[in-house]
Amino acid sequence: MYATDYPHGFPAGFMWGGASAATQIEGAWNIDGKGLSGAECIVGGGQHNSTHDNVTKAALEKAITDQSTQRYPKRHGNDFYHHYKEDIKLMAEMGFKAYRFSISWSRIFPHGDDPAPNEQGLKFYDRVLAELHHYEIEPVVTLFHYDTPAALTLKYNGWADRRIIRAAKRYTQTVLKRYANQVKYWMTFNEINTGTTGFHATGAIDNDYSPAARLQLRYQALHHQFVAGAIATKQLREINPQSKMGCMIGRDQTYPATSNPTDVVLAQREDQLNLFYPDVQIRGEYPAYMNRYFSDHHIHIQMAAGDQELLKVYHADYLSFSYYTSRVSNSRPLASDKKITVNMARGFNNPYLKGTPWGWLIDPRGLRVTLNEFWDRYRVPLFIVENGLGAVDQLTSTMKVHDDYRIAYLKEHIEQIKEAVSDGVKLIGYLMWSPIDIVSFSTSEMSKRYGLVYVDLDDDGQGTYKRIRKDSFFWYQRVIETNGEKL
Ligand code: BGP
Repeated sequence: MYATDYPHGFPAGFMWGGASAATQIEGAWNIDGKGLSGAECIVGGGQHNSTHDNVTKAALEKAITDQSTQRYPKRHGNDFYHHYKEDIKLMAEMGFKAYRFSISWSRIFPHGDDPAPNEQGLKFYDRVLAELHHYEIEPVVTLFHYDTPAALTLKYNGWADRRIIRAAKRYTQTVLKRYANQVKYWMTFNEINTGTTGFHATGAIDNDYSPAARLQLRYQALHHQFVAGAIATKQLREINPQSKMGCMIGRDQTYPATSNPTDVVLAQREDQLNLFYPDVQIRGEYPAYMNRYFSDHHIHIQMAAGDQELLKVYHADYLSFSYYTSRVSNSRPLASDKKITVNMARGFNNPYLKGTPWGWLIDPRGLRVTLNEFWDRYRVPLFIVENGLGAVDQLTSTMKVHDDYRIAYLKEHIEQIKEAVSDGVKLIGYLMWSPIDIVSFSTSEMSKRYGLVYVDLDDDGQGTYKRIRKDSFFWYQRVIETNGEKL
């Protein structure tokens, strides 16, 4: 290869596919020995923007005893538990090379730390993996996707208490031992960088804490997750050194509102609060800029002997991330500068971009910027494991869904990914969110749909669960067939 050569288009073996998460698809919350996770009890999983969180212990206890599936749509998901064969067949029909799903901790250990794993839960994932292998679809497995067992929230206050690491270690040892020879790509915590924004990621209740105490608790909980992630990586290396362990963040490309250096510094500081996570999980140590942040906010991370060594040695093999939107940092907002505070979307409005009905700014070029920045900073393979459009779809009388808006969104993002690959970025694959309609995490509703396949189900859990191919299904099929040439 000459120095002037650069790659064109997607490499051979590029992993096209889609992604999902247990609490949003599986359902079957009360059968085959499953226990509940916090996400299945609290609407929206307790996901907030501010440092305030309104999840209470009483609300969680009530939700655990409340048997109403209608109030908690996440308890029935899209019933993947009973439809997995049909759904994986649909993925195969689209030509999927890979499928990301998460294992539900409370399906394997109903209370998080039971004396023995629930064999029926393990058998479910045996069946899912067999089906994927049958169609030669590479499984990509998330160990923790916003679903701390509810029982561990009540026992330890979730990840706030270091003792949860021991329970997590048994869970990861059990599933890695069972599946590591069948699964090459693993990842530890879904969007670990959202851990300071609410209950959903750490399973810790802190509604009656002061803002400062809350921040202390959440960063401590995140430290416990870093350690548990490094332990899982160690376990995987021992069980199957050929497999890869990734870390995963939710990425909002961050822009300064203006070229005013004050805005630029602010954008950099705010961005560091997200880069902190891959800095620890890939570079293997807490970055220096966080010392200053911790000191400014009176945060003291308690580390046990050996923690730093674990983080150093057992760092992630690849960096995976979700990308839906970008954000703007503004040091001197005017009254006319609109602040965005809709579930996960944050920051200020960007006049150059349009938003979804949920206020998430649509920014395909930001994805190219992210890919280049990540590749430059970490020099490990990158993996896009979530990207997609939540929209209200209309099913026609002839059972069609003409979702040209979703096709446009995905197309524009894939075009920019192609540019980044031509820029020289090493990208393993692209997994859109989500192949089959799924319950939205932030709204707990079905009507915010992401799928290429429509599921006949409404926000109250009413419907036939019938699967219907949308126009985007056929579009994505051609994208995969042509390895991204025909968009
Ligand atoms: C990510 C989560 C997913 C998912 C997606 C879309 O942050 O990892 O679980 O649901 O966002 O968000 P929502 O479902 O809230 O629209």
